[in-house]
Amino acid sequence: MKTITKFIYFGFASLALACGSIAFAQDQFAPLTPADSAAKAAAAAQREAPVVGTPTPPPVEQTVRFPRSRSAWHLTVQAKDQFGLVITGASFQKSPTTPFIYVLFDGRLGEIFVPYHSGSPRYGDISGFANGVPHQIGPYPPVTLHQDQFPAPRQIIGGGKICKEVRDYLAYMDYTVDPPVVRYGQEVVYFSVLGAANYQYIMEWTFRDDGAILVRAGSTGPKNGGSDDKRGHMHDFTWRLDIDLNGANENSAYLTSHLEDLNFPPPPSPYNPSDPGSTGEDSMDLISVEGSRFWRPQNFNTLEIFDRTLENGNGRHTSYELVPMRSGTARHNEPYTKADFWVTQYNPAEILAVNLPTYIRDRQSTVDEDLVLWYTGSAHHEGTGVGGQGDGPRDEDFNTVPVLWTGFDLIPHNLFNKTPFYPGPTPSP
Ligand SMILES: [Cu+2]
Repeated sequence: MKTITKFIYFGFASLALACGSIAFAQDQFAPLTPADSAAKAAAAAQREAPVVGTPTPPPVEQTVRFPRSRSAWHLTVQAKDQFGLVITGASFQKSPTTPFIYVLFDGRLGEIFVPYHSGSPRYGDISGFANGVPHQIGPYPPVTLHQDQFPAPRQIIGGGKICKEVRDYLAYMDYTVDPPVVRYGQEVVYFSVLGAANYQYIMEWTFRDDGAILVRAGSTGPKNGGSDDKRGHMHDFTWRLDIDLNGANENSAYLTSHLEDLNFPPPPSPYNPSDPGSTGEDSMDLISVEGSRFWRPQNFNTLEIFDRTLENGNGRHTSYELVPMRSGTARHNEPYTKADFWVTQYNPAEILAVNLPTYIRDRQSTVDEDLVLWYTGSAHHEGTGVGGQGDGPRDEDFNTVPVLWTGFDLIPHNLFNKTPFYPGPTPSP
Protein backbone atom coordinates (compact mmCIF):
# COMPACT_ATOMS: atom_id res chain seq x y z
CA MET A 1 0.00 0.00 0.00
CA LYS A 2 1.76 3.14 -1.19
CA THR A 3 -0.95 5.58 -0.17
CA ILE A 4 0.76 8.52 1.51
CA THR A 5 -1.28 10.90 3.58
CA LYS A 6 -0.37 13.79 5.78
CA PHE A 7 -2.48 12.51 8.66
CA ILE A 8 -0.81 11.76 11.93
CA TYR A 9 -2.44 8.43 12.63
CA PHE A 10 0.50 6.08 13.12
CA GLY A 11 0.46 6.47 16.89
CA PHE A 12 -3.19 5.51 17.07
CA ALA A 13 -2.69 2.49 14.84
CA SER A 14 0.11 0.95 16.90
CA LEU A 15 -1.73 1.59 20.16
CA ALA A 16 -4.86 -0.09 18.79
CA LEU A 17 -2.77 -3.08 17.81
CA ALA A 18 -1.31 -3.29 21.30
CA CYS A 19 -4.72 -3.15 22.97
CA GLY A 20 -6.27 -5.65 20.61
CA SER A 21 -9.56 -3.93 21.20
CA ILE A 22 -12.00 -4.06 18.30
CA ALA A 23 -13.84 -0.98 19.50
CA PHE A 24 -10.61 0.95 19.69
CA ALA A 25 -9.37 -0.44 16.40
CA GLN A 26 -12.45 1.02 14.74
CA ASP A 27 -11.33 4.42 15.96
CA GLN A 28 -7.78 4.05 14.69
CA PHE A 29 -8.73 5.98 11.57
CA ALA A 30 -10.97 8.64 13.08
CA PRO A 31 -11.30 11.73 10.86
CA LEU A 32 -8.32 14.04 11.31
CA THR A 33 -7.56 17.36 9.68
CA PRO A 34 -4.10 17.62 8.08
CA ALA A 35 -1.89 20.12 9.94
CA ASP A 36 -1.82 22.76 7.18
CA SER A 37 -5.61 22.68 6.73
CA ALA A 38 -6.09 22.75 10.52
CA ALA A 39 -3.99 25.92 10.71
CA LYS A 40 -6.24 27.54 8.09
CA ALA A 41 -9.34 26.50 10.03
CA ALA A 42 -7.97 27.95 13.27
CA ALA A 43 -7.20 31.26 11.56
CA ALA A 44 -10.66 31.32 9.97
CA ALA A 45 -12.33 30.71 13.35
CA GLN A 46 -10.47 33.71 14.78
CA ARG A 47 -11.54 35.93 11.90
CA GLU A 48 -15.16 34.82 12.08
CA ALA A 49 -15.77 35.42 15.76
CA PRO A 50 -19.52 34.97 16.32
CA VAL A 51 -21.43 38.23 16.11
CA VAL A 52 -23.80 38.77 19.03
CA GLY A 53 -27.37 38.32 17.93
CA THR A 54 -26.56 36.73 14.57
CA PRO A 55 -29.21 34.19 13.57
CA THR A 56 -26.72 31.96 11.69
CA PRO A 57 -26.92 28.50 13.24
CA PRO A 58 -23.60 26.87 14.21
CA PRO A 59 -21.92 24.35 11.89
CA VAL A 60 -23.05 20.72 12.17
CA GLU A 61 -20.44 17.97 12.08
CA GLN A 62 -21.46 14.86 10.18
CA THR A 63 -19.93 11.40 9.83
CA VAL A 64 -21.96 9.37 7.33
CA ARG A 65 -21.03 5.71 7.00
CA PHE A 66 -22.46 3.74 4.08
CA PRO A 67 -23.22 0.18 5.21
CA ARG A 68 -22.97 -1.49 1.80
CA SER A 69 -19.65 -0.02 0.60
CA ARG A 70 -18.32 0.49 4.17
CA SER A 71 -16.90 3.81 3.01
CA ALA A 72 -17.61 7.06 4.88
CA TRP A 73 -17.66 10.83 4.54
CA HIS A 74 -16.84 13.19 7.36
CA LEU A 75 -17.74 16.86 6.87
CA THR A 76 -19.29 19.95 8.38
CA VAL A 77 -22.39 21.66 7.00
CA GLN A 78 -23.61 25.14 7.82
CA ALA A 79 -26.34 27.40 6.45
CA LYS A 80 -24.57 30.75 6.52
CA ASP A 81 -26.01 34.21 6.11
CA GLN A 82 -25.17 35.73 2.71
CA PHE A 83 -23.68 32.48 1.25
CA GLY A 84 -26.23 29.77 2.06
CA LEU A 85 -24.96 26.19 2.37
CA VAL A 86 -21.24 25.98 3.12
CA ILE A 87 -19.37 22.66 3.32
CA THR A 88 -16.14 22.57 5.29
CA GLY A 89 -13.57 19.91 6.13
CA ALA A 90 -14.84 17.10 3.90
CA SER A 91 -12.77 13.91 4.06
CA PHE A 92 -13.46 10.45 2.63
CA GLN A 93 -12.65 7.02 4.00
CA LYS A 94 -12.56 4.17 1.48
CA SER A 95 -12.99 1.47 4.11
CA PRO A 96 -12.79 1.15 7.90
CA THR A 97 -9.21 -0.16 7.56
CA THR A 98 -7.84 2.90 5.72
CA PRO A 99 -7.29 6.49 6.90
CA PHE A 100 -9.58 9.33 5.88
CA ILE A 101 -8.33 11.32 2.89
CA TYR A 102 -8.94 15.06 3.18
CA VAL A 103 -10.57 16.55 0.07
CA LEU A 104 -12.34 19.88 0.58
CA PHE A 105 -11.52 22.68 3.02
CA ASP A 106 -14.45 24.97 2.09
CA GLY A 107 -17.04 24.76 -0.69
CA ARG A 108 -19.64 27.46 -1.27
CA LEU A 109 -21.08 29.83 -3.83
CA GLY A 110 -19.04 32.99 -4.43
CA GLU A 111 -21.76 34.71 -6.45
CA ILE A 112 -25.23 34.33 -7.95
CA PHE A 113 -25.44 36.90 -10.71
CA VAL A 114 -28.82 37.63 -12.33
CA PRO A 115 -28.60 39.97 -15.34
CA TYR A 116 -31.84 40.54 -17.26
CA HIS A 117 -31.82 40.31 -21.06
CA SER A 118 -32.81 43.96 -21.35
CA GLY A 119 -29.57 45.03 -19.64
CA SER A 120 -31.10 45.85 -16.29
CA PRO A 121 -31.65 45.03 -13.55
CA ARG A 122 -28.41 43.14 -12.79
CA TYR A 123 -28.53 41.54 -9.36
CA GLY A 124 -25.52 40.22 -7.44
CA ASP A 125 -27.53 37.93 -5.18
CA ILE A 126 -24.52 37.19 -2.95
CA SER A 127 -22.22 40.21 -3.40
CA GLY A 128 -25.16 42.63 -3.32
CA PHE A 129 -27.21 40.97 -0.57
CA ALA A 130 -24.87 40.68 2.40
CA ASN A 131 -27.97 40.34 4.57
CA GLY A 132 -29.39 37.36 2.67
CA VAL A 133 -30.56 34.68 5.11
CA PRO A 134 -31.12 30.96 4.43
CA HIS A 135 -34.78 30.05 4.84
CA GLN A 136 -36.03 28.31 7.93
CA ILE A 137 -37.38 25.08 6.41
CA GLY A 138 -38.24 23.42 9.71
CA PRO A 139 -39.73 23.43 12.22
CA TYR A 140 -42.17 25.63 10.44
CA PRO A 141 -45.49 26.63 11.99
CA PRO A 142 -47.68 24.69 12.30
CA VAL A 143 -44.91 22.57 13.79
CA THR A 144 -45.54 19.51 11.65
CA LEU A 145 -45.76 21.33 8.31
CA HIS A 146 -42.13 20.68 7.38
CA GLN A 147 -42.64 16.94 8.00
CA ASP A 148 -45.17 16.96 5.15
CA GLN A 149 -43.01 19.19 2.99
CA PHE A 150 -39.81 17.18 3.49
CA PRO A 151 -41.13 13.69 4.19
CA ALA A 152 -38.94 10.93 5.71
CA PRO A 153 -36.27 9.76 5.17
CA ARG A 154 -35.38 13.46 4.85
CA GLN A 155 -34.31 15.19 8.05
CA ILE A 156 -34.07 18.88 8.83
CA ILE A 157 -30.82 19.71 10.61
CA GLY A 158 -28.57 22.73 11.12
CA GLY A 159 -30.93 24.91 13.13
CA GLY A 160 -33.82 24.05 10.80
CA LYS A 161 -32.03 25.33 7.71
CA ILE A 162 -30.51 22.21 6.08
CA CYS A 163 -32.33 19.24 4.53
CA LYS A 164 -30.44 15.91 4.72
CA GLU A 165 -31.29 12.70 2.90
CA VAL A 166 -29.46 9.37 2.51
CA ARG A 167 -30.59 7.49 -0.57
CA ASP A 168 -29.58 4.97 -3.24
CA TYR A 169 -28.32 5.66 -6.75
CA LEU A 170 -27.70 3.32 -9.67
CA ALA A 171 -23.93 2.88 -9.77
CA TYR A 172 -23.06 0.03 -12.08
CA MET A 173 -24.43 -2.75 -14.30
CA ASP A 174 -22.88 -5.64 -16.21
CA TYR A 175 -25.11 -8.01 -18.14
CA THR A 176 -22.17 -9.69 -19.93
CA VAL A 177 -21.65 -11.96 -16.93
CA ASP A 178 -23.94 -14.61 -15.47
CA PRO A 179 -25.50 -13.79 -13.09
CA PRO A 180 -25.58 -10.11 -14.07
CA VAL A 181 -24.03 -7.53 -11.76
CA VAL A 182 -26.27 -4.65 -10.71
CA ARG A 183 -25.00 -2.36 -8.03
CA TYR A 184 -26.76 0.43 -6.22
CA GLY A 185 -24.55 2.84 -4.34
CA GLN A 186 -25.56 5.17 -1.52
CA GLU A 187 -25.24 8.91 -1.21
CA VAL A 188 -25.99 11.62 1.32
CA VAL A 189 -27.56 14.84 0.02
CA TYR A 190 -27.65 18.20 1.79
CA PHE A 191 -29.39 21.36 0.66
CA SER A 192 -30.17 24.80 1.99
CA VAL A 193 -32.37 27.48 0.49
CA LEU A 194 -31.08 31.03 0.26
CA GLY A 195 -33.73 33.67 -0.06
CA ALA A 196 -33.04 36.60 -2.39
CA ALA A 197 -36.14 38.77 -2.78
CA ASN A 198 -38.67 36.72 -4.81
CA TYR A 199 -36.26 33.86 -5.59
CA GLN A 200 -35.32 30.75 -3.68
CA TYR A 201 -31.86 29.42 -4.46
CA ILE A 202 -31.37 25.75 -3.68
CA MET A 203 -27.76 24.87 -2.91
CA GLU A 204 -27.25 21.13 -3.00
CA TRP A 205 -24.20 18.96 -2.24
CA THR A 206 -24.22 15.18 -2.66
CA PHE A 207 -21.49 12.92 -1.28
CA ARG A 208 -21.36 9.41 -2.72
CA ASP A 209 -19.97 6.19 -1.35
CA ASP A 210 -17.46 5.99 -4.24
CA GLY A 211 -15.85 9.30 -3.23
CA ALA A 212 -17.65 11.45 -5.83
CA ILE A 213 -19.13 14.84 -4.91
CA LEU A 214 -22.07 16.19 -6.95
CA VAL A 215 -22.80 19.89 -6.64
CA ARG A 216 -25.66 21.83 -8.12
CA ALA A 217 -27.71 24.95 -7.61
CA GLY A 218 -31.27 25.61 -8.61
CA SER A 219 -33.52 28.63 -8.78
CA THR A 220 -37.23 28.61 -8.17
CA GLY A 221 -39.96 30.95 -7.05
CA PRO A 222 -42.38 33.56 -8.35
CA LYS A 223 -41.01 35.81 -11.04
CA ASN A 224 -39.52 39.14 -10.08
CA GLY A 225 -42.10 41.22 -11.94
CA GLY A 226 -45.19 39.16 -11.10
CA SER A 227 -46.84 36.11 -12.67
CA ASP A 228 -46.81 37.31 -16.28
CA ASP A 229 -43.27 38.71 -16.18
CA LYS A 230 -41.91 37.87 -19.64
CA ARG A 231 -38.39 39.24 -19.13
CA GLY A 232 -35.68 36.69 -19.83
CA HIS A 233 -32.70 36.57 -17.53
CA MET A 234 -29.71 34.45 -16.55
CA HIS A 235 -28.71 32.92 -13.23
CA ASP A 236 -24.92 32.61 -13.15
CA PHE A 237 -23.77 30.50 -10.20
CA THR A 238 -20.06 30.77 -9.41
CA TRP A 239 -18.73 28.26 -6.90
CA ARG A 240 -15.63 28.88 -4.82
CA LEU A 241 -13.99 25.53 -4.13
CA ASP A 242 -11.11 25.55 -1.68
CA ILE A 243 -9.89 22.04 -2.37
CA ASP A 244 -7.23 20.74 0.02
CA LEU A 245 -6.56 17.32 -1.48
CA ASN A 246 -4.55 15.40 1.12
CA GLY A 247 -4.02 18.71 2.93
CA ALA A 248 -3.79 22.34 1.89
CA ASN A 249 -0.38 22.52 0.26
CA GLU A 250 1.25 20.80 -2.70
CA ASN A 251 -1.84 20.83 -4.92
CA SER A 252 -1.68 21.49 -8.68
CA ALA A 253 -4.44 21.92 -11.26
CA TYR A 254 -4.64 20.93 -14.92
CA LEU A 255 -7.05 21.88 -17.70
CA THR A 256 -8.03 18.73 -19.56
CA SER A 257 -9.11 18.87 -23.22
CA HIS A 258 -10.34 16.57 -25.92
CA LEU A 259 -9.32 17.49 -29.48
CA GLU A 260 -10.84 15.85 -32.54
CA ASP A 261 -8.84 16.01 -35.79
CA LEU A 262 -11.44 16.59 -38.49
CA ASN A 263 -9.01 16.49 -41.47
CA PHE A 264 -10.56 13.34 -42.79
CA PRO A 265 -12.93 12.90 -45.72
CA PRO A 266 -16.48 12.05 -44.66
CA PRO A 267 -16.87 8.28 -44.36
CA PRO A 268 -19.08 6.46 -46.90
CA SER A 269 -22.68 6.08 -45.94
CA PRO A 270 -23.83 3.78 -44.47
CA TYR A 271 -20.60 3.59 -42.53
CA ASN A 272 -18.78 0.46 -41.60
CA PRO A 273 -17.23 0.17 -38.14
CA SER A 274 -13.83 -0.60 -39.71
CA ASP A 275 -13.77 2.51 -41.97
CA PRO A 276 -11.06 4.99 -40.97
CA GLY A 277 -12.35 8.33 -39.72
CA SER A 278 -11.44 11.37 -37.70
CA THR A 279 -9.15 10.77 -34.76
CA GLY A 280 -9.18 12.32 -31.33
CA GLU A 281 -6.72 12.83 -28.52
CA ASP A 282 -6.98 13.89 -24.90
CA SER A 283 -4.50 16.15 -23.15
CA MET A 284 -3.95 17.92 -19.87
CA ASP A 285 -2.13 21.20 -19.41
CA LEU A 286 -0.64 22.30 -16.10
CA ILE A 287 -1.98 25.66 -14.89
CA SER A 288 1.25 27.18 -13.59
CA VAL A 289 0.08 30.64 -12.45
CA GLU A 290 -3.22 32.17 -11.34
CA GLY A 291 -5.58 32.76 -14.23
CA SER A 292 -8.79 31.83 -16.03
CA ARG A 293 -9.70 29.16 -18.59
CA PHE A 294 -12.61 28.53 -20.95
CA TRP A 295 -14.99 25.62 -21.14
CA ARG A 296 -15.41 24.83 -24.82
CA PRO A 297 -18.12 22.34 -25.74
CA GLN A 298 -16.04 20.59 -28.44
CA ASN A 299 -13.15 20.16 -26.00
CA PHE A 300 -15.06 18.68 -23.04
CA ASN A 301 -12.83 20.74 -20.73
CA THR A 302 -12.47 19.89 -17.07
CA LEU A 303 -10.22 20.97 -14.21
CA GLU A 304 -8.27 18.19 -12.53
CA ILE A 305 -6.53 18.74 -9.21
CA PHE A 306 -3.70 16.58 -7.83
CA ASP A 307 -1.75 16.40 -4.61
CA ARG A 308 1.99 16.00 -5.16
CA THR A 309 2.31 12.80 -3.15
CA LEU A 310 -1.13 11.19 -2.91
CA GLU A 311 -1.30 7.86 -4.73
CA ASN A 312 -3.54 4.82 -4.65
CA GLY A 313 -2.35 1.30 -3.89
CA ASN A 314 -1.31 0.80 -7.52
CA GLY A 315 1.14 3.71 -7.32
CA ARG A 316 -1.05 5.95 -9.51
CA HIS A 317 -1.60 9.61 -8.64
CA THR A 318 -4.95 10.41 -7.07
CA SER A 319 -6.91 13.40 -8.38
CA TYR A 320 -10.34 15.01 -8.31
CA GLU A 321 -11.77 16.17 -11.63
CA LEU A 322 -14.30 19.02 -11.85
CA VAL A 323 -16.66 17.95 -14.64
CA PRO A 324 -19.19 20.62 -15.72
CA MET A 325 -22.85 19.64 -16.18
CA ARG A 326 -24.21 22.55 -18.17
CA SER A 327 -26.76 23.63 -20.75
CA GLY A 328 -24.99 26.72 -22.10
CA THR A 329 -22.37 29.40 -21.52
CA ALA A 330 -23.33 32.85 -20.25
CA ARG A 331 -21.14 35.84 -21.13
CA HIS A 332 -21.83 39.40 -19.98
CA ASN A 333 -19.78 42.58 -19.85
CA GLU A 334 -18.77 41.98 -16.22
CA PRO A 335 -15.12 40.86 -16.56
CA TYR A 336 -15.36 37.85 -14.24
CA THR A 337 -18.05 36.32 -16.50
CA LYS A 338 -15.65 36.15 -19.46
CA ALA A 339 -14.30 32.74 -18.40
CA ASP A 340 -15.72 29.55 -16.89
CA PHE A 341 -12.83 28.33 -14.75
CA TRP A 342 -10.50 30.34 -12.55
CA VAL A 343 -7.62 29.08 -10.40
CA THR A 344 -6.20 31.19 -7.57
CA GLN A 345 -3.77 30.67 -4.74
CA TYR A 346 -5.64 30.43 -1.41
CA ASN A 347 -6.33 33.78 0.20
CA PRO A 348 -9.06 33.83 2.86
CA ALA A 349 -9.96 37.41 1.96
CA GLU A 350 -10.72 36.40 -1.66
CA ILE A 351 -14.28 35.20 -1.33
CA LEU A 352 -16.44 37.00 -3.94
CA ALA A 353 -16.31 35.94 -7.59
CA VAL A 354 -17.06 39.42 -8.87
CA ASN A 355 -13.51 40.39 -7.82
CA LEU A 356 -11.78 37.49 -9.63
CA PRO A 357 -9.85 39.68 -12.10
CA THR A 358 -8.19 41.43 -9.16
CA TYR A 359 -7.47 38.12 -7.39
CA ILE A 360 -5.26 36.92 -10.27
CA ARG A 361 -3.44 40.20 -10.79
CA ASP A 362 -0.23 39.01 -9.09
CA ARG A 363 -0.09 35.82 -11.22
CA GLN A 364 1.09 33.84 -8.22
CA SER A 365 2.28 30.28 -8.69
CA THR A 366 -0.37 27.56 -8.71
CA VAL A 367 2.04 24.60 -8.79
CA ASP A 368 2.30 22.61 -5.57
CA GLU A 369 0.38 25.32 -3.73
CA ASP A 370 -2.83 25.75 -1.75
CA LEU A 371 -5.38 26.31 -4.52
CA VAL A 372 -8.92 27.60 -4.87
CA LEU A 373 -10.92 26.62 -7.96
CA TRP A 374 -13.79 28.78 -9.22
CA TYR A 375 -16.40 27.47 -11.63
CA THR A 376 -19.40 29.22 -13.18
CA GLY A 377 -22.47 27.39 -14.45
CA SER A 378 -25.57 29.17 -15.69
CA ALA A 379 -29.30 28.54 -15.81
CA HIS A 380 -31.19 30.42 -18.51
CA HIS A 381 -34.72 31.57 -17.78
CA GLU A 382 -36.00 32.40 -21.22
CA GLY A 383 -38.07 35.45 -21.98
CA THR A 384 -40.21 36.62 -24.85
CA GLY A 385 -38.34 37.31 -28.08
CA VAL A 386 -37.33 40.81 -29.20
CA GLY A 387 -40.29 43.16 -29.35
CA GLY A 388 -42.55 40.71 -27.60
CA GLN A 389 -42.37 38.21 -30.47
CA GLY A 390 -41.34 34.60 -30.14
CA ASP A 391 -42.64 31.75 -28.05
CA GLY A 392 -41.60 33.38 -24.81
CA PRO A 393 -41.60 31.78 -21.38
CA ARG A 394 -43.61 28.63 -20.76
CA ASP A 395 -47.12 28.92 -19.38
CA GLU A 396 -45.91 26.39 -16.80
CA ASP A 397 -43.71 29.18 -15.39
CA PHE A 398 -46.71 31.49 -14.92
CA ASN A 399 -46.98 31.50 -11.15
CA THR A 400 -43.86 29.89 -9.74
CA VAL A 401 -40.93 28.85 -11.88
CA PRO A 402 -40.06 25.18 -11.17
CA VAL A 403 -36.47 24.46 -10.12
CA LEU A 404 -33.94 24.91 -12.93
CA TRP A 405 -30.54 23.35 -12.19
CA THR A 406 -26.91 23.73 -13.14
CA GLY A 407 -23.82 22.27 -11.51
CA PHE A 408 -20.82 20.01 -11.76
CA ASP A 409 -19.37 16.75 -10.48
CA LEU A 410 -16.11 16.28 -8.58
CA ILE A 411 -15.03 12.83 -9.72
CA PRO A 412 -12.14 11.02 -8.05
CA HIS A 413 -9.49 9.32 -10.19
CA ASN A 414 -7.27 6.56 -8.80
CA LEU A 415 -8.67 7.05 -5.33
CA PHE A 416 -9.59 3.37 -5.14
CA ASN A 417 -7.36 0.66 -6.64
CA LYS A 418 -10.30 -0.58 -8.71
CA THR A 419 -14.01 0.12 -8.92
CA PRO A 420 -15.46 -0.23 -5.46
CA PHE A 421 -18.56 -1.82 -7.01
CA TYR A 422 -17.34 -4.61 -9.25
CA PRO A 423 -16.17 -7.95 -7.92
CA GLY A 424 -13.66 -8.49 -10.77
CA PRO A 425 -9.84 -8.63 -10.70
CA THR A 426 -7.55 -5.83 -9.48
CA PRO A 427 -5.46 -3.95 -12.07
CA SER A 428 -1.82 -4.97 -12.09
CA PRO A 429 0.39 -2.35 -10.45
CU1 LIG B 1 -35.02 33.07 -13.12
